[in-house]
Amino acid sequence: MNTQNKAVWWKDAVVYQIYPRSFCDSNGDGIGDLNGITSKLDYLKKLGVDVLWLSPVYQSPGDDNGYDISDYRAINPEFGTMEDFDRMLAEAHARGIRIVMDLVVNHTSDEHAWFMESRSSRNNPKRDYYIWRDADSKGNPPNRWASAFGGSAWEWDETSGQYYLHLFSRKQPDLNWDNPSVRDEVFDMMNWWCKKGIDGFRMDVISMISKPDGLPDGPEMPGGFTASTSCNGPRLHLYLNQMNERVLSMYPLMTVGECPGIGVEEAVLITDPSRRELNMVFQFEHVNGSARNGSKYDKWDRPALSMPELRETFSKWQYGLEGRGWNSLYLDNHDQPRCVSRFGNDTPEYRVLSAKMLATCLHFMKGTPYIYQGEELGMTNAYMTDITQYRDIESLQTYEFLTKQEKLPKETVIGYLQAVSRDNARTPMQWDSSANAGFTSGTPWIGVNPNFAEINAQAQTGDETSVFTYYKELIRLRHTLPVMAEGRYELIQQDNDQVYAYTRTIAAKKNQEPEKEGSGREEDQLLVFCNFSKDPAGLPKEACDALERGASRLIGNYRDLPKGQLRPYEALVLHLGKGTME
Ligand code: TEU
Ligand code: CA
Repeated sequence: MNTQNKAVWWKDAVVYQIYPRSFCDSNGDGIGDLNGITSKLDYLKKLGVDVLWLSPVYQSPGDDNGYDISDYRAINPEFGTMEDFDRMLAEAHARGIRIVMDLVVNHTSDEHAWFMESRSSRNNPKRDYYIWRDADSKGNPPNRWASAFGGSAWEWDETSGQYYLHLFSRKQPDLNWDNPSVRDEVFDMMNWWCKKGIDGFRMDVISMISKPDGLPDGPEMPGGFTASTSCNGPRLHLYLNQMNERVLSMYPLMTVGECPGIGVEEAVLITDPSRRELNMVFQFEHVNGSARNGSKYDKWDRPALSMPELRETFSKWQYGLEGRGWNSLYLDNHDQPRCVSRFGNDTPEYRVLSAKMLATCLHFMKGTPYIYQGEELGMTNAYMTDITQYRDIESLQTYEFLTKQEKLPKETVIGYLQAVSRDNARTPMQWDSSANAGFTSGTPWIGVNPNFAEINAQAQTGDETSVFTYYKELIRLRHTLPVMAEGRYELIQQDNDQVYAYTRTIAAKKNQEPEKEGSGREEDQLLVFCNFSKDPAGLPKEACDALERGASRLIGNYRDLPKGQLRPYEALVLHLGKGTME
């Protein structure tokens, strides 16, 4: 691997996220598994990614598809055995591919041994591993925090006569990170996985682990609840710093904290290397939806950000972390609708063009790019029309709440789910045009997107014009061009409402062979132009100037250079580098 021995090897790496349940089923039970992943390593090697992040594969009752863990040191039998895991790890390493594990330690499953002890009585030694509170004087929960999946964040426990906190489902009780024994247990477990040879952690809702003293209510929400105030709590940095000292600093890991509710300044505190916390974070500002029309139901009735809003958000993060921290770059993951459906155009005419355009826009930014399974094929939303087709706990609980309590028409709520349900990302990976898209020989746990005959890996891997081949080229470029990993981001065309354009620039390296006289420039620069609309757009003057100065076309989603206009969803990257004429 080209990045093997560097301490900050993840700075020019590309990460691929696997949602194991939906990736590849090796034994016909309809559920993707570890042996399925191992069988597709050559596909991933061909794509060229450096790292695989696996959504949770640990033992779990599956209330939230594995984000509710009942044993951190055991593999979910649905996914295979620990031997299968070890083999997958070894096979990945043999191909120069690293493995990053999902670390879900804001909460456990209610079936975890710690919680079963904790709930058994008020004086159990593990009582304080979780967050227990008395009812208020009227018997109500101690505050009005809502669970992210609907309803109160507090569940009454009959046996011990107290409420416990669960920011997600009632089967996901929150751990009490203020208890040093909890931190000891978590750090031990992390060390155990590191000693096994894994290469990093993606840390689930890590911005929520430190609860504010007194657990005060947040902003009002529908249904009589308030948002929680648990993001970026008072001891977040202390705990991350301890984790770094006691675990992370001892191995050459990559770490990324999933951080709902985080802003640029908090992200700097977490990712500034001198502070010794994490390498990077997932922020949410570009995927949360726009508040421009007002919204009552948060993500459900918010439109996707328009291009200018998206550009403003990305640019804020690009400038904000420059020289201070490090960005992670993503459009898709297992919680988000498909980016080509949300930010591009998934009609047959424009799907391929707009998928490549979005990929261009994201991958040329500064940071570590993440590709979510199927994104490299331009997979689209599933648009499931009936609630019985949905599997995700958040979608099902939201449907109940909005149709029953809020009395919204079913069609309206299905419309919300079609746009933003997490199940859009969780339909099976589309491998080929055979039954069930080649994902399983049995019955898939969630329906396959009906468009698999046209959109699948087999059709794309050998096709020079496919979305897959385009991603492959983007990855190759990141590995080859230092400016792509290290260059400074600068927005151009700030008021253009069709074209998102920016440059990336680095000073040409000193101490290299002396430049030939007359050729050569002081700096290496990329100019990126992305037309986010299906209408042609005027070719920005910076593109014309660069071409006049001898810039070359590095990559684009049309075969040739534009003539005067950018075509529908055109993406074009020009390179003004060492060796191009002034
Ligand atoms: O997600 C946390 C999170 O804040 C969201 O993206 C979440 O999915 C929310 O419901 C969106 O509306 C993480 C995991 O990625 C997610 O799959 C888990 O359900 C959640 O934590 C709880 O572990
Ligand atoms: Ca299986």
